[in-house]
Formats: sequence, structure tokens, C-alpha cells
Amino acid sequence: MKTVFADTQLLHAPRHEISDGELKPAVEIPSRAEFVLKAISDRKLGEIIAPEDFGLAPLQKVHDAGYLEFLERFWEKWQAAGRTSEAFPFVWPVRSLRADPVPNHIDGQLGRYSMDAGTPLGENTWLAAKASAHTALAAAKIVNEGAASAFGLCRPPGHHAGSDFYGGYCFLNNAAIAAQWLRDNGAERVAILDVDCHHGNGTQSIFYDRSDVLFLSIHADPREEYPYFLGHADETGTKGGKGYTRNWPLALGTDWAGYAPVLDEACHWLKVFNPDYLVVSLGLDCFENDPISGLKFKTEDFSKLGKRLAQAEVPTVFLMEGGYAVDALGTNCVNVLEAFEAV
Ligand code: SP5
Ligand code: ZN
Repeated sequence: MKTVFADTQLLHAPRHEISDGELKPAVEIPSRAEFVLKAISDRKLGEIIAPEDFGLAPLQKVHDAGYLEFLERFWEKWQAAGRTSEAFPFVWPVRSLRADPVPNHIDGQLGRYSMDAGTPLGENTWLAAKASAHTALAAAKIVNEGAASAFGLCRPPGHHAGSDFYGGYCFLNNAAIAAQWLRDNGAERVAILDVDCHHGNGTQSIFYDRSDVLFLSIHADPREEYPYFLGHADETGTKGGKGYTRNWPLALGTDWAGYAPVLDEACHWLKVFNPDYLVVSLGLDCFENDPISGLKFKTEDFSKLGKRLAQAEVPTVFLMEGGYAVDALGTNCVNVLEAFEAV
């Protein structure tokens, strides 16, 4: 299986995040990608290639123009305001406040275009996020050209980012951008299966009223786990998209024995939908030793996941999302991809 990765993706290097009520060391760090690259070459998964430049058009099909401009110009405005460190929002347009007009002040814009304070924006965030999206697009293109699968080593991740907001370490929704690009390049139906431990709220919101992109997500129950405010079982789509979103919230502590039947159910709906392509939002944070999440996969369970996905027999674009146990991240990731190819 080919892997796509751009060195530019390493330039987003957050130092801190607000988490567990305090300022803590960031967990979504560049070494995540380096550990995965090392496992890919150690285990000879296949060639690692850099993405071509897809420009902004495929990003604009998914994201709000004002939001993209905010990301692109952020650092310049931040510096003009005399700020030098990575940035955190501190005020949000919640119930009874107005999201529009978008404020002129940079602190207002940070709140308007974000969902949490756990996601620092830095000098090179835009460049790295754009490269990560281009990595997703290049992986989608490989599969669109006939390969059975490809891996986009996306980092920063994407699935929490909505049309006009960032959060959860995500800025551009790589999976949504890839799925939309596949739709625009010949596919009639694209399915997204999100196996990150956290609900893919951004991806769900982008496709919530559409029947051409199926969104399936298996994740820790949002009553107990980030992102807290989306991902319940009764969210199934709206308008023409009714029935084209499905969520399986799991109790904290769920292991492979509890996960496997739910994955079978998700694969059943995948089969019913009969997509031209499958995009897998491949979070690796269901791992038992992940520092921030509450599901209990063992290393070998990632191979079982890869094998089950292969049985769906759909051309598949894997895009990395979360996973923070950095020493095990490469092994767990390649376990999925290798087992997928072995079927
Ligand atoms: C892409 C992705 O996986 N994003 C996840 C963002 C989660 N951010 C919130 C982290 C909260 C950490 N709380 C840990 C409690 C266990 N000590
Ligand atoms: Zn996650």
C-alpha cells in the first residue's frame, strides 16, 4: 500500500494545550508522524510519496471562505496585535450570543472559528494543515486511479473540524475534503467510517443533510468523552440525509469483544449503501494505553480491525486521525494497514 506524507506537515508543532482544566504539554505533536513513518519503512508497507499541490479549490468545497481566510492570515494578524506565542481562544458565541457578524478583533475571531481551547494555532499551522489536506487528496487520487487502497498520513488530523471551525487538534477536515473530491471525480456514493475513539463531529456536520456521503462513527460515548456535544445514537441525519449518518457510542472501557459486533453492524450499513469508495478516518486512540482516551484495544486488535475492513471489498482511502501513545502508534497503525492488504 502506498503512503502519502509531506514534510511540511511537521511544521505545526504545538507546545501546550488546555486539557483537564489546566495548561498541559500538547499531545498532537510532530513525532506522531515520525513514529508512523518509521514503522511503515521498518515493516516495508510500501512506497512513501509526497502529495502534489491541489491548491485551495478542494478545500473551498468543504470549508467556509471566511474560515479559510482566517486560518491563512491568522499569524500575520496575531503578530500585528503584538502577540508572539501560540494562540488560544477564550470566548465563544454560545447560546444567546451572535456568531455573526464575525468580529474584527483577533480574539473574537479565534472564538468565532473554534470549538475548544485544546487546539493551539501557531505560526505554521495553516501550512501544515493545508499539506495534511493535500496528503488526504493525494491518497484519494491513488485509489480513484484504481488502487485497492492508499494511506494518507494526515497530521494535523481533521475529523473534529467543521465547515467553519477548528478544534480537537483539527483545522481542515481531511476526510470530508477527500470524500468531496471523490464525489467530484466520478464517484456517486462515498462512505466515511470513523473509527477514532472520539466522535467525528466535524465530518458528521458537513454531510448531515446529504445522502451521497454516508457517515458511520464508532466512538466512546460523548456523555463521558470529548467532544461531549455530538455523537449520540439518535443523530441519524436530516432532510435528504435522513438515515445517512449512524453513530455507535460505546461505554468507556469497551474492548475488542464489545467492539467487534458493532463494527459488523457498521459494515452491514456500508454494504447496504454500496459505495464506490470508502474513506476510513483512522484514529488509533482506541488503544488501551492511549493517554487521553477510554477504549481498550490491544495492539493485535488493530490487525483484526484491518482484516474486517478489507472484507467490505470497497476501494479504501485510510486517513490518519488521532492516536497519542506515540511509542505504539506506528505498530498499531501498520497493523491495520498490513492486515487490510493481507486479505
Ligand atoms: C483527533 C483527536 O483524536 N482529537 C482528540 C481531541 C481531544 N482533546 C481533549 C483531550 C481531553 C483529555 N482528557 C484526558 C483525560 C484522561 N486523563
Ligand atoms: Zn481521537
